[in-house]
Amino acid sequence: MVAGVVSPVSAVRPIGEWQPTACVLCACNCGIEVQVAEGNLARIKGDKAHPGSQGYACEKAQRLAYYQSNPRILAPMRRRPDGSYEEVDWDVAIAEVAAGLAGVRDAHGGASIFYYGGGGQGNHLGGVYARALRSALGMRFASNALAQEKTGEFWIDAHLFGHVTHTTPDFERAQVAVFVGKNPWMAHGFSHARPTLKAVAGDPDRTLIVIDPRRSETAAMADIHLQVRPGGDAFLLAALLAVLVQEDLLDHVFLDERTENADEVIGAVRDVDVAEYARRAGIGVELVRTAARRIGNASSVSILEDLGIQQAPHSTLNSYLEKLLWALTGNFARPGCTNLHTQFAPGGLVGRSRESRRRTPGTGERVIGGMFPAASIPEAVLSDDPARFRGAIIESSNPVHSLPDSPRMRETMAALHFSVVIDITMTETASCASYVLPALTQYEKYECTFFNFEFPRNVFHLRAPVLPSPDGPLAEPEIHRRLVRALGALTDEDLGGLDAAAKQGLDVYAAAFAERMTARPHLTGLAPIVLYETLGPALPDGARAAAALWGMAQMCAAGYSDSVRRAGFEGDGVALGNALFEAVLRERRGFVFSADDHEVNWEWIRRARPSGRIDLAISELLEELVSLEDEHETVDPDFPFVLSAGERRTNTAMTLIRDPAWRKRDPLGALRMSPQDARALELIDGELVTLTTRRGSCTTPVEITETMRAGHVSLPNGYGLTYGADGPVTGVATNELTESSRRDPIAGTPWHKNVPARIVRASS
Ligand SMILES: Nc1nc2c(c(=O)[nH]1)N[C@H]1C(S)=C(S)[C@@H](COP(=O)(O)OP(=O)(O)OC[C@H]3O[C@@H](n4cnc5c(=O)[nH]c(N)nc54)[C@H](O)[C@@H]3O)O[C@H]1N2
Ligand SMILES: Nc1nc2c(c(=O)[nH]1)N[C@H]1C(S)=C(S)[C@@H](COP(=O)(O)OP(=O)(O)OC[C@H]3O[C@@H](n4cnc5c(=O)[nH]c(N)nc54)[C@H](O)[C@@H]3O)O[C@H]1N2
Ligand code: SF4
Ligand SMILES: [Mo]
Repeated sequence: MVAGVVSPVSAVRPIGEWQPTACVLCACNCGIEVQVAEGNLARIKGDKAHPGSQGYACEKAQRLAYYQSNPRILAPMRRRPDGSYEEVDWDVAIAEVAAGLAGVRDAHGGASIFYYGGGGQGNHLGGVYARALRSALGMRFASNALAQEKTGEFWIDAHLFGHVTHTTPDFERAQVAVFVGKNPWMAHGFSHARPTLKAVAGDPDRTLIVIDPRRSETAAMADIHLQVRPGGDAFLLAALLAVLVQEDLLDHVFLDERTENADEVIGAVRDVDVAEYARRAGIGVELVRTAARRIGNASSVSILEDLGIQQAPHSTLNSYLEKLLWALTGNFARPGCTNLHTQFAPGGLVGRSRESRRRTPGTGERVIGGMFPAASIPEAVLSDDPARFRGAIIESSNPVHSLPDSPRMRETMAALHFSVVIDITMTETASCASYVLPALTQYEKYECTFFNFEFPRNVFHLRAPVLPSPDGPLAEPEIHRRLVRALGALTDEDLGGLDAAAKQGLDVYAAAFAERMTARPHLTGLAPIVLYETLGPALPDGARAAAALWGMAQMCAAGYSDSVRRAGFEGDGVALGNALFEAVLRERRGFVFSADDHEVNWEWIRRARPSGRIDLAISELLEELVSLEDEHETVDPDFPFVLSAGERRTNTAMTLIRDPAWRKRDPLGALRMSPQDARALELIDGELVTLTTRRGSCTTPVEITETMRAGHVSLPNGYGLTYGADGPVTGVATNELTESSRRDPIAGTPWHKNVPARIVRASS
């Protein structure tokens, strides 16, 4: 049954205490406090005691009740031959889903089933427990939304630093703050984004530089706005680097002592014709020189890139050139610069950033950071490669809506022999699956994320439920436990005695767990469920789902023992991990799990590279850089506009909120367009246009705005969702318009920000 559409609480009679939790609408996961009423969040405020966000929250957090009131699925659903769904009880669903997955595995091997998702902006525990299910089935391929944005950047980082790694900016201390294809005023991406931007913009000694074809909210505050031609970033970034080299604004001491192969990079940019590249980037050359000099002469520079370059032509090259900006100027491992950081889940979220030897079925594309390119799913399923995918487990993600080419994604889902979706609501993807298993929302269960990206102090936050669970849905750890058991991968005999050990405390348990893993190596891959079943019941306050975090706390303490000790934890080996885990359970508003000074960056690099140096030269990309010279802008006369499909606006939050009523303004998500283009098309503000791409067509109102460059138009992300069983679809689902073939040659990230389009006034 799909629950009736509940309106968020309006006339609120708050009950109970303020309870700590977090906002789940973006990766910042700001700590919030909530009061609940009538089964929903009624009052929400920033939590001053949260060590990361310290009371900060943006306006979106105020609308979280709309997330909680999404139309729910309250029972497992089975697809009928006619495409409709019927409720089945949990025992039937688990048995049939296990049998369906086992059937695909037995016929075609575990590698023919792929896993997609595993967590969204606020929930990563499902993905942890799913690892056990994946192991039980012998699955080898996984992907998620990161593999349509960040994998190119991960690939570069792995090359520069030589191992599992990820960097973080430090805008609070930076003299010069640079944003490349990133609009943090609206999209955040680091904590306290708005006050930090205001502080930089308001200080005459500091400089805000924004590279964006649009005068975004952030660009409007900038000291220097480089209003690049859409897709022209590689030229602009190459020109900036060339100015640094030609005017010798490099940090030679840093390059000599801390890096390798800088000469190759310098050689590749030295002869770039700055005036010509600035022209091709669509920007006046003097402004390019001014920006480069500002970066080259600053005492500290922090830079953050995002979708504007990661989902546009030359995506991975762009990421590389962005990183060379801070590298050539020595803005690394210092306050106000780029730094590495600890991870609570080492090797987890952005682990194994290196590419693996495996290749994506059907396309042969790289697997980076453990993820195959998300945009290749249709080819990997619909190809005639014998190794093609035939089954899928999709959890906490909506790829039919969020991957390029939704029509082809529906075809792909239909071609799978078996698929299961785990979600809170009947999404566009769920309604293509063989089975849908209903999950609790993030306010009804224990949750956390591994978006722990801070330096020098890094924060982890396990959130307890703040609302009671409705009958029917289950938390993901329990769903995965049941499936693993139904597959027969784990027996009571495997676990014998571990639950008794758990009752005697973490020290006794740790020893018993280690012994059991050595005695039965097949349990290693199932460890999250082993922990859930044995340690879980012994944890206080029903925090069973936190059990797998014990293993992560142990790995974190082992990998970053000094950092963890500096954060105030004591003990050696297992004892240090236990101390960390106890804090996970105790600190309901989040806590600092690691504290460092900047020198530690070099120690981390030495772990992978005895030289302790950053390797700057990536020959494949230096070749692409050189070949820019022969690349000239071409415009297809049939599709003269560049559409950015998926801009972040104040009322977008991926597909986390389905009720269109949450948007007080811009209900249809207007197409933004420059006044010049509107004049040429004889359009007035609010008028309807028909926009057509090579893939599809939509009708949408226009918003005429000076913030757009001529020739560039943009649509917001997260619109075009169904609401309720037969509810309306409001706004444009952008991926009805995008193509999966336009994607990065290295990482396969799709170019959502650069979709050729034509626009005409809609016939009335
Ligand atoms: N309000 C809100 N915030 C969010 C989200 C949300 O849905 N809503 N989503 C979250 C998620 S998942 C992510 S990944 C982040 C994304 O955060 P951002 O990447 O900052 O968000 P976008 O608006 O998609 O794109 C950033 C900018 O890229 C610009 N751009 C377009 N084409 C080009 C180009 O060719 N070159 C350059 N240099 N810039 C270009 C756009 O004009 C836009 O201002 O936001 C997070 N925060
Ligand atoms: N054209 C275009 N496409 C884009 C983008 C773009 O800019 N343009 N942006 C891309 C980016 S950066 C991203 S990050 C992706 C995001 O796209 P997806 O990875 O598909 O993520 P969401 O839309 O956030 O979907 C999250 C799903 O989790 C479900 N959910 C919420 N809470 C829970 C829970 O507790 N448990 C479970 N099991 N499910 C839950 C929600 O109902 C929803 O179905 O979209 C990408 N797609
Ligand atoms: S910045 Fe992100 S996590 Fe923080 S309140 Fe806004 S949407 Fe929520
Ligand atoms: Mo994202």
